[in-house]
Amino acid sequence: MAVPKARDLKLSSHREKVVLVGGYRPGDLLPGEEPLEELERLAETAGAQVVAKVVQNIKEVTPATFIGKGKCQEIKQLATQLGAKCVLFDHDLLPGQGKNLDEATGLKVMDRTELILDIFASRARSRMAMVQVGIALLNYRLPRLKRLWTHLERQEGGIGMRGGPGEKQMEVDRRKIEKQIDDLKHELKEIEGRKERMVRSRAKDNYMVSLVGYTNAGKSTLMRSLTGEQVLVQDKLFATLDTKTSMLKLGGGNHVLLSDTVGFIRRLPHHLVASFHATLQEAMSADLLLHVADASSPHVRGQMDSVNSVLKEIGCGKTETILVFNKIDAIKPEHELDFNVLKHEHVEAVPVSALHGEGLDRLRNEIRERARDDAMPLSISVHAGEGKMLAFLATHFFEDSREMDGENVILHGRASREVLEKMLTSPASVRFLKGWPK
Ligand SMILES: Nc1nc2c(ncn2[C@@H]2O[C@H](COP(=O)(O)OP(=O)(O)OP(=O)(O)O)[C@@H](O)[C@H]2O)c(=O)[nH]1
Ligand SMILES: [Mg+2]
Repeated sequence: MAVPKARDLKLSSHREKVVLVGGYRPGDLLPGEEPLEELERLAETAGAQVVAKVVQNIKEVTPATFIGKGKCQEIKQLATQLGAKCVLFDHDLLPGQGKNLDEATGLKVMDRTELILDIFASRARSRMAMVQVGIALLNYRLPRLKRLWTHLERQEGGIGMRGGPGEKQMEVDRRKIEKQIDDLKHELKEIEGRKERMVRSRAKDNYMVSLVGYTNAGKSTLMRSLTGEQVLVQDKLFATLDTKTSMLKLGGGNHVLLSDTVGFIRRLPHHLVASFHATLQEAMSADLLLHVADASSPHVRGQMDSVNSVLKEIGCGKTETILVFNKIDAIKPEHELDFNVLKHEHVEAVPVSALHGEGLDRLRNEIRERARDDAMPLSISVHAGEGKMLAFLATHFFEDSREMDGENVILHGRASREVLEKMLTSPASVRFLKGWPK
């Protein structure tokens, strides 16, 4: 089944010139948020070249064109002067608004959701990511077919397009897209089923830890520093689209599984949250979340709030979490006071520099403590002659104390699911004195 490809995207890959536009009502921006700052990062990530930014404070949205008619003309002139053919809006436009803006400016108009979808589509590598993005893209396009046709008409000189874009042709296209969405959803269901079974079988034996956080917070860098796994790290938004899981050794032989996931963003398009359930599966079934926040960003509070609300939305609002303040090496002197206040408000958070390795020992200890708390309290007796089993337990059992009872070693402590499984299936005889596993 074909999925929409990067070449179907609106932005051309070679540094297309764009004008950014934001029309903000009071309260639209977060305290301290620079207008268009994040949109600019998104535009750069998509490979565009920002040649101008237009910001308008509005009392309310103009229903037909979002911003006022006069502003549309101003944008049109500015873009023509600077040689830009595309305008990026920092808002989600209604299908009709997009069409009207196309007409009013004579330019290619994209909204925030479309831009994010563009980025996701060009970065998707695995079949799962491609299918997920494909569904989101088609769902976005469906109510905008009319506008799409106008685009094509203009590109082709307005005549001779498969007999003209009459309502009938549009209806045929609509059915085609609906069928495509159905097929892709069917395929995604199969992929999701496989993925769920895989995650579930891993979760049975292992304590699962998942990295979550705002895009570019340093999740993949932390994954690299903690596990040595060579995951992709980039100073771009949405560098990671696929999840990757690896073993995290915690010292003393204990380990957990750590997963890197897709980054979140403020006002994450709803189509994407809905489509990305398979990718978020790791986070959804994790025993512990590491919420990585970029402490060097002046917008760290707003970013943390956004992440928390997405977590709630996907049903992880109550999962046990360690808050990690990353990039402490990059905090500017003028933000130090703010950061100290933030640390004071979250005394349980772990400050780290994933890049330079600072604070990672404390983080490992915290994870170990949580994994230990999750493990089952047990007292066991093993014959002193069971050398192999005792060696295994020496590194895998969370041991509090031990004593000898004749020829037996008595261990008091906690056993993870993996260790329990090993003890129950091993031919070596282990007697359970306290905390009999169910
Ligand atoms: N100064 C500094 N930079 C860091 C640190 N951790 C990560 N970075 C940088 O931040 C940028 C983003 O890092 P990634 O690890 O790709 O971030 P991510 O959270 O995985 O991002 P997405 O996958 O896009 O959501 C890269 O340029 C990293 O080098 C840190 O502790 N200090
Ligand atoms: Mg990443």
